[in-house]
Amino acid sequence: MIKNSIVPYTALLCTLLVSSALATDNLLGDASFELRLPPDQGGWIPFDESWFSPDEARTGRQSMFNWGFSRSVPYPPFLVGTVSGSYQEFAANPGSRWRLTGFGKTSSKLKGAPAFGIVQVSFFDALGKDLGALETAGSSTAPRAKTSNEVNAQTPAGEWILLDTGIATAPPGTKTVQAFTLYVDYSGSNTTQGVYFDDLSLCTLDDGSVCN
Ligand SMILES: [Ca+2]
Repeated sequence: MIKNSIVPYTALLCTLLVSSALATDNLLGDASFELRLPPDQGGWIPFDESWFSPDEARTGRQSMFNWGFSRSVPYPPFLVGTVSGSYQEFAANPGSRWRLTGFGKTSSKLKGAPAFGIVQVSFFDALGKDLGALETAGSSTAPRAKTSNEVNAQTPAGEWILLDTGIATAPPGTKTVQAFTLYVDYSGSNTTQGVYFDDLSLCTLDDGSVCN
């Protein structure tokens, strides 16, 4: 009786170990922002107010800082905002499933709303059109991407917060997936502020793993 139960258990254990090994595969280059690789060597592509920063680090000595300055103006739309960030792009097939995680932190509490940092996956077709994700398709109000929880004005300063998109499924026509760090600020708070990101991980779930 005991002997019979050992074989299935061993097989299960082997399956779990294999799944675990696959699940930890991180597709991102320079996931901890230490190497400052150029994009053609698999590095990050920063845009707007974004740069590698030695001011904060969850691991190593650097992180990615996305920041901005949202101010009030005396004419419509009465405030000027910021979307800054960094991303990497990978080939992706329709129906493939992806999960992006990472950590976000503010050195001082964010002011106003909307002002938040997230990680995000977006899918694009061969022409570069943003396709959104199956989870959000069919809704005119849903974002055309899968976003994580936020670092925002309610988030305590000085703590690294786990950011997690959950599972995003590539819609029909997908050719590429982009993994983002993003800081969005339309608060009109007249404050220079932003979010640090470190230790990101992008993985696929094609093997049925939980991808964490
Ligand atoms: Ca780092």
